[in-house]
Amino acid sequence: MDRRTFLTRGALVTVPLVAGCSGQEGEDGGSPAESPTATDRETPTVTETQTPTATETQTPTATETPPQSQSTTATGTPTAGQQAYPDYEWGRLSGVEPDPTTTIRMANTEFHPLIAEVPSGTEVTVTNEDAARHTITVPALDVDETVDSGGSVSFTVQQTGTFDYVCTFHPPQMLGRLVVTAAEQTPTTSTATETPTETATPTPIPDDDGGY
Ligand SMILES: [Cu+2]
Repeated sequence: MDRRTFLTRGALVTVPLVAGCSGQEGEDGGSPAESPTATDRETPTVTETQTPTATETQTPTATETPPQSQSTTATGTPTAGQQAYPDYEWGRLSGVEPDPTTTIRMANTEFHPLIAEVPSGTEVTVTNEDAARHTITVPALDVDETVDSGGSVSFTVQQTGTFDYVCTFHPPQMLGRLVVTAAEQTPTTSTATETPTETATPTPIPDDDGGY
């Protein structure tokens, strides 16, 4: 306002100076509105979504079946012979090693060996070397034979197991055990089934550049 008043006044008074003043006027009027509207707003909408779905499932199905252990002499539970003749001295059998033989002798009012071991299907012969008569009585095998002095009896056992027997004439000491093992060893093949199912599925989602 102050400047405009001065110019008006100058134009009126000094005409020749108008030209010179015009530049000044033009400069005044042409005020360039310098508004640097810098819309350089940098808004990088970078949405980086990385979802690596790596599902590594390892399932090794290793099923190893160990070979079945041979059923050993069960001393905990009484055998059929012990149950049928509980008054006999069954403790005489403990700690005695089985003797692999098919011949059982009756001598001095005892069975020899105390424990005989034979494969199944094998004929077992019992001989009496005493002057007195004896019996070979095996409750589990339905064997009950009287053996005269110098005589013998034979029988074949097909089933496996531990069979305790007595001489019914001479309790409580005349007893014995027959262990019948499997005729042929059938080794139980170990079934080792190893199935490693490895499922590796890595699914990485690529970068989503949402900028302009
Ligand atoms: Cu006897």
